[in-house]
Amino acid sequence: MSVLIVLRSRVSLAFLALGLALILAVACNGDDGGGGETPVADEEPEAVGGATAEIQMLPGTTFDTDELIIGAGVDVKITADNTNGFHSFAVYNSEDDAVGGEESIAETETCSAPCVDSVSVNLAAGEYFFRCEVHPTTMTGTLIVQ
Ligand SMILES: [Cu+2]
Repeated sequence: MSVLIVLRSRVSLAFLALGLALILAVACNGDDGGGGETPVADEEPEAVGGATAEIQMLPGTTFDTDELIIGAGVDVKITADNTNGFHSFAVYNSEDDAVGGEESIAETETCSAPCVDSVSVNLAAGEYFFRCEVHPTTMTGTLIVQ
């Protein structure tokens, strides 16, 4: 009789210990999960400084300027505001690159007015070339980065 009682109490102690171990394991996992969700990870750096520029496509198949000036070495958001016609805005390292079929540095979608799109660039000082891909010989200009 007494042997059975001892055995039973040992078995229930073992279950108790197992239960405690499980609870601890779950609690620890919960802590780890919580620790991984730091609010810092959610904060995406927006364009610091918030430099912006704008160019417009006007009636007459023309940009509102053939010289656009932006800052060097900073993120600049260039907004292309198409007020008339079917146009895009594309930036190239040079006119030679554009004419030679090199890839643009950045370009908007081609869209039918009224539509607004933008590109973000971060360029070293210098002179770059921009154009509308629909009118690549008539709608062109110089992007001056300084
Ligand atoms: Cu155009």
